[in-house]
Amino acid sequence: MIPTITAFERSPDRGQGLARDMRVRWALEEVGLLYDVRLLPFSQMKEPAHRALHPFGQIPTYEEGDLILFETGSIVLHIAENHAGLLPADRNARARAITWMFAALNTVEPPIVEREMPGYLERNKPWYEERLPILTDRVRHRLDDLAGRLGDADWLDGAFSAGDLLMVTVLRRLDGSGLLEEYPNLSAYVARGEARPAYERAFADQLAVFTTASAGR
Ligand code: GTB
Repeated sequence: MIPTITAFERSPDRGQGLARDMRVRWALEEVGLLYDVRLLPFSQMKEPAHRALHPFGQIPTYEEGDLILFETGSIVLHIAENHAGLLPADRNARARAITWMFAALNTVEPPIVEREMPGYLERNKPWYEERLPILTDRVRHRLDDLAGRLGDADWLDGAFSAGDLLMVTVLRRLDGSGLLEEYPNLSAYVARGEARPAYERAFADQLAVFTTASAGR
């Protein structure tokens, strides 16, 4: 059964692959699964029809027969558990890879998003300039530890896994901040992820959504 995911009809990132459907697309490409994409205009995201799939009215969602999932961590785990290629067979290695999935989403992504959001929502507030360095230091703190742990390794724990897939997509949200460039091993890690053929296919597909929408404007 071909799953269907949802994505922005017009992503605010203009096809940079920063919206979270990218990680689901990449996971599906890694395991070689065909999928359909339903594009959502912003006007429909909080409507009852979409909220029936996603209680918070967000993208992405994942539909496979009568299974409906939201939350990218859960969706990527579901794909990884049901298809070879994203989790090791060894039970302990598998548990460690899943631990890295949680680390990406629960420990590394929150300070990155917390630093990014005021730039959209609070830039004109009097506290913005004072708060930004504090938020930036929180990100650096995580990157210091992550860079130390990764060291010279290619991936976080042996072979590439769903943990790396999520971590790379999380780190990509630092694009344009200059922070990732302070950590050559993390920059190289993200570049390794981006060089994977499955990543390239996923990126091209989400970029095509943006270019097609722009051409029809
Ligand atoms: N925890 C959820 C998950 O992992 O699935 C978070 C889902 C989420 O934040 N979805 C966002 C959304 O639907 C899109 S990805 N937002 C609309 C809303 O909440 O009403 C976040 C995102 C959006 C845009 C960019 N960008 O333009 O760079 C980057 C990331």
